Amino acid sequence: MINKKIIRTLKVIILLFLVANKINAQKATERSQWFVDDRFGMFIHFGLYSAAEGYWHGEKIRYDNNYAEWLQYRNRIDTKDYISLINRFQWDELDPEQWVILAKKAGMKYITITAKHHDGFALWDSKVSDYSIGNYTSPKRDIIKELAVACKKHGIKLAFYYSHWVDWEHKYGWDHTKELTGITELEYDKYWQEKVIPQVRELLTNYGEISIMWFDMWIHHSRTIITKKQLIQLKNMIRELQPNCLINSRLGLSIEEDSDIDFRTLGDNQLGKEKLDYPWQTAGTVAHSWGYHATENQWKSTTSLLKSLINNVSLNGNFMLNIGPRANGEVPYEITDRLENIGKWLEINGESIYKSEAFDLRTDLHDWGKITSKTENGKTKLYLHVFNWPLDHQIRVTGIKSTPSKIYLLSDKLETSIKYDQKEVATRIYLPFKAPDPYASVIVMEFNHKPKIEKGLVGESIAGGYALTPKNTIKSEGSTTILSPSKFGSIPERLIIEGNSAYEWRVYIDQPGTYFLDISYSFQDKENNSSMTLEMAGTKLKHNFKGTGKTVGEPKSAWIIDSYNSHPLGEIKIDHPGFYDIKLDVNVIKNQTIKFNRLWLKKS
Ligand code: JFZ
Repeated sequence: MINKKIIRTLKVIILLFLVANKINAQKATERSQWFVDDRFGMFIHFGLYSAAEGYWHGEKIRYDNNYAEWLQYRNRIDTKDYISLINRFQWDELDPEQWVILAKKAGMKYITITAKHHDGFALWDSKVSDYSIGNYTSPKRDIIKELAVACKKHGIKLAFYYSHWVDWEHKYGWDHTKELTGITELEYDKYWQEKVIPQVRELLTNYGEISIMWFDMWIHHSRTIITKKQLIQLKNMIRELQPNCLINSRLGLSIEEDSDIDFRTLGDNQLGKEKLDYPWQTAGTVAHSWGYHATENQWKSTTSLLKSLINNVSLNGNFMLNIGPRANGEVPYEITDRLENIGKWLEINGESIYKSEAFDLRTDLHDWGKITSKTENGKTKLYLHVFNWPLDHQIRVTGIKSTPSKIYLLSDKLETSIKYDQKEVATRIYLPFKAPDPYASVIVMEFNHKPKIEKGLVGESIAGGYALTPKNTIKSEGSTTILSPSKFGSIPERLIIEGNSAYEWRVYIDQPGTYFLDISYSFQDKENNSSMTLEMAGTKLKHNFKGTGKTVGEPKSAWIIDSYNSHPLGEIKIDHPGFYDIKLDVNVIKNQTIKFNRLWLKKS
């Protein structure tokens, strides 16, 4: 009797623990859940700089990254001259609703507009500062109001970018020249109290519900004039005026420093590399500049932008893609083209993005693409995003133990089952010959419960072998220093081995037969006294390291680099399907170094 009670209580505790963990895993709060669900938003950089198009008096903006919105600062322009750009705007043509319609078409769920960028110019009719659009237009325009109305009409959430730290107009606002000339804390606080605080108050009072206040200070507050106290003052005011409004980490307070910050913004165009357990976002551009730039020419492809979105979602992240409209409101063709194509893709495949999240397998496990997942009503769906349709029309999925109830193409509304084979943790899906989508095709694996997985395995490559690398080991002893690729990747990732070291990998082999192994490394010593032994399925293979010499990285550039060469180790007979451990023992004699690149295991 008592035992039963205890067991029941324990069950409840375990369940509560699991539920709490699930929430923790993404740490979305009630406030930020919509943001995590929506995944995709639009960024708009629009301001006086839009009319300059990256040029001032015939000269291109002075900086390689082409950030056209930095023109005033880079080209050292006085505010009284800079404001003349207002005359180039085509007010009759300018219609912010068109941006909202474009966002809607692109499948974006929210819009963040630069209400005030670093130049300090307010895009709304601000009563706080004369330096506002209302003062320079007749009839008065208020771009923020117009956008707010359009957003409401089309069901898009509205967010504001507000440059709180940098302001090139206010006498005491921050600009980087002040690193030389100095400014007192008292002076900076004057700017803060008479411009920042009342302007943000206006923005959160007069334009309805604001979903995010997006700030932009990319260094820690301890390294500049701004004080933590000022940041907290600003944050508290936002919480008071609009408790549901999210605040990003570029306010200058990191998530670690203040858990009340709603999400982290990574560096510009910096995509996620690992799963994070809190909401995060990448802000990205279609080319380089945020503000419109006339001679921008390196446009990212639709495929690459879509991959950025998919990559981030597969790591629990968000993607906010920028448009830089011209001073007549027009959005460059290259941008609308990408956005419309992404929107068409999302119309078919959006289920794999909205309300989807990371799956528990390692993010780089499969070389055919990325997995996102969704659990609803007890059912789990895995969305396999295939970027490169395999030549042999097979997708190899490693590490899933549970049997799917069904596999089908997301683009197939009839959900016709696709054939597959599954042995233990190896699933082979037999695909149609032609990829259903030119950008990324999505295959759905459906389960009646959360699928069980096996972690730590090396994934089977799209080419049908296994690459055992320094990073996908299950065990390592001895040297563990892994160096990243260098010289533009001509020198590969490598593990620096000195002394006696041992490494272990685990694979699942579903197709018995004769397997072949080779090892790639660089060895720069003359004496061949260092050696290795590899053991797999009861077979031992030995190898004495041989000098690999040098190679030329680039012609005529004195780029002599270490050569990494492949060396056959021999064959291994695999009689039955199963899990196999591969143990590599490396014996490097004193003063010698092995730079280990990878092993390659493949059915011969
Ligand atoms: C800032 C702005 O200066 C820029 O004009 C634009 O608005 C962009 C979205 O944000 O630029 C940054 C901010 C952060 C980093 C780089 C550029 N960063 O963290 O790498």
